[in-house]
Amino acid sequence: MSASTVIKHVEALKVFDSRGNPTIEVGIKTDKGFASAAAPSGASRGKWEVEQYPPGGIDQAINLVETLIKPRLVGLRADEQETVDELLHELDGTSNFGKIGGNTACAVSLATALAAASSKAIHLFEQLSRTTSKELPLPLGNVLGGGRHARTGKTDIQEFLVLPVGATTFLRAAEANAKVHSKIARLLQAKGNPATGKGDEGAWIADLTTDHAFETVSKACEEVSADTGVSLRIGADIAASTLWNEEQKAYVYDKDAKRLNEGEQIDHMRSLIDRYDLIYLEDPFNEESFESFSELTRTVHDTLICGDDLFVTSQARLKKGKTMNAGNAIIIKPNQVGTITDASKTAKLAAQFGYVPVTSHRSGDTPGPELAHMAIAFGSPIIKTGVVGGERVAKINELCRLEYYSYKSQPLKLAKLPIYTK
Ligand code: 2PG
Ligand code: MG
Repeated sequence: MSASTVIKHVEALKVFDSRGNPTIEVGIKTDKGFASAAAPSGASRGKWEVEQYPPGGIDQAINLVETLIKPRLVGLRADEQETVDELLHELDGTSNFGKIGGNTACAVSLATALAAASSKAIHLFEQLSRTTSKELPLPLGNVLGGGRHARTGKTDIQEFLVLPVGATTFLRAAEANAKVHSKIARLLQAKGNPATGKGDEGAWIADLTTDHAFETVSKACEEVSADTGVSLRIGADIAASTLWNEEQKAYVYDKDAKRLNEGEQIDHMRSLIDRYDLIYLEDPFNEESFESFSELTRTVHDTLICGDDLFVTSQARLKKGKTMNAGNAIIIKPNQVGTITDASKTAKLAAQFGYVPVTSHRSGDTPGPELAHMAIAFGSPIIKTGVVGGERVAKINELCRLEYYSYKSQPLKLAKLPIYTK
């Protein structure tokens, strides 16, 4: 059985992500299976994420797979993920994948896991999971947005999110999010301020102040909740590093026409949590502000304060955060650290620390469903992804499929959220 997962061949090529930007794809062949995986890419990337590509870009990355990685990978077993991922670190030799690129590592790492699953004819989540209890994550959907994910006439805040906390099945959860997305377009139209398009993750772009945006999302949630019986709560990704102006030492809100210093930003975040009953708040402060994360976390009760650019899926940064109780949730994005093993270890450490691991897409994503499997395998009670658009729906539909087919064998049930008391 195990011999069938021995890696026989490795190829790398250039393909495109959902933004139309080139990305690296890696194909891996074993005796019994074949799989390929491409790397996603962010627009609001954290300063401490690993390098995406080597200095020579994707072409050099492809060349390095051929000349450096392939000769050492062939002959290893695809189901020995940690060995493969350790090899990637060894061949790179830097602390931030500066030589081979994190996206190169990510594509090789994921293709390896997929090739192992293909060889054994099992699901990716089964290949990646170490535990026997597996649950489906709730979808945290991006319905309205701006920041770096949109061009002009947009909100200052990057993402307005919804979480269907009252859903009893994944299908109903995904349906509720999709209804909120379409309701928002109708509400904006009715108010004479229609959406002008969709951002990188399929969320509506509209020329709205922060309050106007939250009010619209709240109304949409209330109406959808009344229609479907599924209660929804609101979240946001402030992506505050993109608002932070280092010279002015202020968060600059163009549309809202205001500038807030660190203390004022803390008050502003508290007030948004109170006014809109936020269940989830990501990156409310810039990526170096561990203290502010800590202060906000100390004073909120049933809100997830999530670090994305703050933690960049890094165990070291999470450990630092834990010593200060900065945040109570962490975004898990495999290409922020480069390998599946690193991402999985960070998710596991988060659970040990009592932080909620939220497995997340990137704004420039790939059309595959793999993130759905990673969310299950990493034990994430929440998957953060878009609501519409092929590359987003691919993840949602995979979870619908896993829920549907699991009824026939071992049931996969929706995860219970750790905090939601309301
Ligand atoms: C984020 C992500 C995904 P990006 O900030 O959380 O929503 O965006 O991939 O651009 O970093
Ligand atoms: Mg984010």
